[in-house]
Amino acid sequence: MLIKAKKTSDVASSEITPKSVYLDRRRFLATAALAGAGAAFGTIAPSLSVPALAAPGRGAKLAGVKETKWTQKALGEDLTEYGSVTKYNNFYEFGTGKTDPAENATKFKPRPWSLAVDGAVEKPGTYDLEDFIKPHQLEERVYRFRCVEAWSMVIPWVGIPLADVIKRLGPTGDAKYVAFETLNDPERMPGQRSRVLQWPYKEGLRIDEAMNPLALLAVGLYGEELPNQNGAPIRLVVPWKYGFKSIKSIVKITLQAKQPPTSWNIAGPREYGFYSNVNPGVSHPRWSQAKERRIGDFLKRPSKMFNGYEEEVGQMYAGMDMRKNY
Ligand SMILES: Nc1nc2c(c(=O)[nH]1)N[C@H]1C(S)=C(S)[C@@H](COP(=O)(O)O)O[C@H]1N2
Ligand SMILES: [Mo]
Repeated sequence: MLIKAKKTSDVASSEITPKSVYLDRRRFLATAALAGAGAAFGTIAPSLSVPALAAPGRGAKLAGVKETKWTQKALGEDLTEYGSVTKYNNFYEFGTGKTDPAENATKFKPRPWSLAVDGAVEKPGTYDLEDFIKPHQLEERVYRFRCVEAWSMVIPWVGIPLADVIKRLGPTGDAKYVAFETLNDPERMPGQRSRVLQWPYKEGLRIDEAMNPLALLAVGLYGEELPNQNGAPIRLVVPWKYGFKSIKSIVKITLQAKQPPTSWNIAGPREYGFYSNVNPGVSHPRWSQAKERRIGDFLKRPSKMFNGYEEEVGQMYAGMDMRKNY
């Protein structure tokens, strides 16, 4: 991955939502939920579209979002400003610069959207996004997010647990891995006209990783629908792995017996492995992973094994050589 020296200070301060505004919004959502807001908005939770309440340039507010134990308070770290989360991105389908996705994805229409599910499942098929989401309750989860380029954020995601989705699809005995693919459409994703990566963007998880309670299919952030540049309408979030595992704008999910090929591993096999667990003890061939810059901070901070999620995920890698399986 290219390291660019662009700073968050490039983000116009007018674009950054003060935390007080966000907190007010959260309070509003909480109150609205108590008052039976689902009915008031004319929708049944979970809903992916409550357009009347969307501020200009922002995603629609999501209704019926359940609080979880993964709160900002429990994490004990500040949220990264909305303006940074949505203007400092990696999404090569819209360009390789950090501000390219926000600039080039404005016209992208993430609707209608269908998700193909195939391979080792009892319920293969092509699902309309709304039908795919509907059986599940939307949850808010505040996670750390660590890019392999050694910057990080804290993001309040809204999504559905990947484990619940897989259970619903009914994995068969051959389901040892889960493969994901992003939309491949250079007309809509102009960055795909360049050969910087092999398209479509591909990622994968071992089945136990996919079933881990932390793995999330996100449809929103900051209580609103995902902005295009963050992977609308649905993307993976795997907080104990480097950011590139968290594939955006997913159109296909395949359960299979073999370990799937992944885009960054194809592009640089020595630099990007299949596992890509955050590991401060194993350097990238071109830079250290010992520290990271939390976007918004001046000084770097030490990185944590599994991005601080060792208690939740460490057992899955017991006995594995994490240097070999990078
Ligand atoms: N399809 C696709 N998914 C992707 C990427 C990409 O270029 N294309 N970039 C990855 C990388 S390197 C990171 S760090 C995260 C960035 O997510 P964010 O922009 O929401 O912070 O998305 C990941 N998912
Ligand atoms: Mo990344």
